[in-house]
Amino acid sequence: MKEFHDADAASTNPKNIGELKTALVNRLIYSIGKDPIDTHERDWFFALAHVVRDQITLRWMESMRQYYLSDAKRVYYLSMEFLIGRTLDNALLNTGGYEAFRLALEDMGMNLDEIGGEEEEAALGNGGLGRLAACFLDSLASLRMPGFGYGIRYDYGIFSQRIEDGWQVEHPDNWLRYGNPWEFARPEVLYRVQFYGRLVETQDTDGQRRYQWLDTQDVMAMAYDLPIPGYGEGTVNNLRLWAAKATRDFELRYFNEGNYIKAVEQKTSSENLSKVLYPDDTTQMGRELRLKQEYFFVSASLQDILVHFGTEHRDLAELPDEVAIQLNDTHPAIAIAELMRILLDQHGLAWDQAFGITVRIFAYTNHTLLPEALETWPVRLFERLLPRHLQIIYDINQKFLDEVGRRFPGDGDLIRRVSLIDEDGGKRVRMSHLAIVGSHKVNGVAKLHSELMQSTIFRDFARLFPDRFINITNGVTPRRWLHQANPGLAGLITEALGDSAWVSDLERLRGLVPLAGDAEFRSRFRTAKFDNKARLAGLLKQRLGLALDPASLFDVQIKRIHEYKRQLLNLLHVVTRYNRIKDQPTAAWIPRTVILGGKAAPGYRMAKLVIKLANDIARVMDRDPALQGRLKLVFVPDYNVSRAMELIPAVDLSEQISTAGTEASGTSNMKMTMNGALTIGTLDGANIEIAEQVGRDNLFIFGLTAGELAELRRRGYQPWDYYHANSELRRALDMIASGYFSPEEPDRFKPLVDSLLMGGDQWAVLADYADYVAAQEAVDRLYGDGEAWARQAVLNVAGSGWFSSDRSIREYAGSIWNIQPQA
Ligand code: 26W
Repeated sequence: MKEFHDADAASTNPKNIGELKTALVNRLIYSIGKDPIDTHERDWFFALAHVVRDQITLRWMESMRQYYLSDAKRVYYLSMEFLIGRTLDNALLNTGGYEAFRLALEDMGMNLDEIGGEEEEAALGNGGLGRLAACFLDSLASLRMPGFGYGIRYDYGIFSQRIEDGWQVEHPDNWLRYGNPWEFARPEVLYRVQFYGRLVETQDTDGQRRYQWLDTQDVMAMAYDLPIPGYGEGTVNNLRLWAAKATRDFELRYFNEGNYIKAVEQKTSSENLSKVLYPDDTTQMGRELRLKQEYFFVSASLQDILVHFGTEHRDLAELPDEVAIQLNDTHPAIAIAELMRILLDQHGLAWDQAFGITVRIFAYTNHTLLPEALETWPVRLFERLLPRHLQIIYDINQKFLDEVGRRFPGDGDLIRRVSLIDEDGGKRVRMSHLAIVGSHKVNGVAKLHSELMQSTIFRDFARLFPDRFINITNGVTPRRWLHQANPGLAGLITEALGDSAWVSDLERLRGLVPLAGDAEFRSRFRTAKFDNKARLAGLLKQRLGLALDPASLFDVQIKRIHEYKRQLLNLLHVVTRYNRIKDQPTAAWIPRTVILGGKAAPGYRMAKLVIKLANDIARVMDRDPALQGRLKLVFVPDYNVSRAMELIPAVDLSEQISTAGTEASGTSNMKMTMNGALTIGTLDGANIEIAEQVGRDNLFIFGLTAGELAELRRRGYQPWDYYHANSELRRALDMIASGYFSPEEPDRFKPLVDSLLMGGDQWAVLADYADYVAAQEAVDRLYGDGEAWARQAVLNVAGSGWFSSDRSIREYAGSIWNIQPQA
């Protein structure tokens, strides 16, 4: 199917192929230092990556030069996470070199897919938030927009997950072990970042109070640049990641004392700053090192941004006309206080002018409503680590609260609620409040999420700043998630629409609507899906020794394991189905393969128990002859970007079953829709917009709405009522609680069942169970009619254009950043 990739005819002529072969051998010898007669496949991967990087590099320099000459306004996307995945195939497809390189390698007796398999993932993110940042970089470059990413070059990305005896075990992700062929180290781009220390107050000549931050412990931030190639004639943008380096201060001090070992020890300890990505999403961790990471990359990025702006010879009042900064959640929100510090303490601006500039530059994206994920930091920690920033935050707060007091006199409770400082039980800085007060726009990531954000967690702020709050629904890049991951379907779409313009203009997929009614097209569409399922089955056979039937319905839930995402609801359905099959073994069951994948935060006991439960259920079912050919459960270990690219094209049924009102948007829901899956989902996050776009009849919506759930909770939700009222639910829960799937440790899963029955079932799993099971029955009925299913699957692809991250980025560019595509 690879022939459907838009091979650039000129680049696949024999002369060019010959040149590529020469380039590969030269790189192998001169850059990798290997003799062609004695190589590992990895050596060829590195040689290849270098040749591809060479091709990108010139275009990258042209783009940078052009941005410089046009002096266009830029956006800087600040994010603690960029979950990029592998780069090779993406770079080859975006630049049109895929086919030529494939042929060159083939001529040399090698296979591009195998060579590409040697690449380590850049897994510098936890999940949705980090992957969104990566999709946004692809769109910025493909749309020729001057957009730059800033983040941290972690030595260790998200842990790799192994399953041992059914349990998750975390292993370090040493992704830089063999080096990263895509990056350019910039040892000369080095900034000093200060921590701790003390403040000294001085008077300016004009009587203004000024502050000096002295006796700090400093760390250097060194830049590494990653080129981000846009699609086709798109530009090549830059992602700059910071690595921590020791200053030479320790060296001098301890060397003078003759203490060499101590000097080296100090060096390692400051370089630990960028050692590892924190693997927790949605639980906030008040760890000092995390706050240091946040400030570290923010400080370096702002210094770099201002160097580029040319602070020395330009009027800072112009900064907001040249620079927009997007805060990816509150993790970089300290940037607001940092810019204020620079403007006040280093450039001597007056408060009001500095704050006016700051607010015009920053915008903040919120990615979660879960209270336990909203970042707050102990004032005591802040005071020790960043004393001047705490002071500035207090000053921002005071001016803000004065204004609130003027507008709403006498409302002390409002003041307490919106304060940047939480005064209850140990003072803490509320980073979301800082982000809102210091930004001109705050956006949620799907319509429902943005509404709930304004009516719940940020209600008071929405009243104070009604024009500040907007929605920008997330999107995903169709380059990686359809064109690259699913060449079979991509080729079919290109053929059906007449060209591949859809890759950079995804709304064109609407042109497939009439083809949903075309039997010939549907048949080819079904073949493409079947081939993807067979390919996945082959991979899982090879890797895990599993036998999957590609003719069965592939029912897939892949995402971080979290109670609110309700993997447990999925498992309750699996157990129910198991019981039904056991009760009626001769009935005509639609064969199903239920696939689960995702990582649990290392300290999240319940999530880890869910993984073990899935594996224990799978083991019992695998041993039962009555289930064979009817129902199989599989937990795929180490879900990551590459796994996602294998799985998503093979999905029939996309599980998006979070408790309504909890999943901010979801993005795997969009990827699966784009790849022709039907969704079974709640009216949550972007599922609602998927239903609008593809038509409510073309997916399986079930469960309580956010409003109904709020009402149910007001009345007093009683999980036991559901337990008593539904015998199938009772049976499934009793089996899990009593050790049916864990006879060697009967109580193993009691904590899970207790969280539902004794713990109040915070995520309303039981309330949605019956409706979910009914929706699953509707799934079976439709799947039984392959043509009817295919028709709806085509309509899902046709309706997925809205979920391109190009659309999201255009909205950000227009309504927040005020930046334009470059010629
Ligand atoms: C402080 C620790 C921490 C780290 C990460 C807390 C919270 C996070 C993220 C906000 C969690 C996250 O990834 N949120 C997801 O963002 C996606 C992109 O907008 C959405 O599609 C998901 O619904 C949302 O869960």
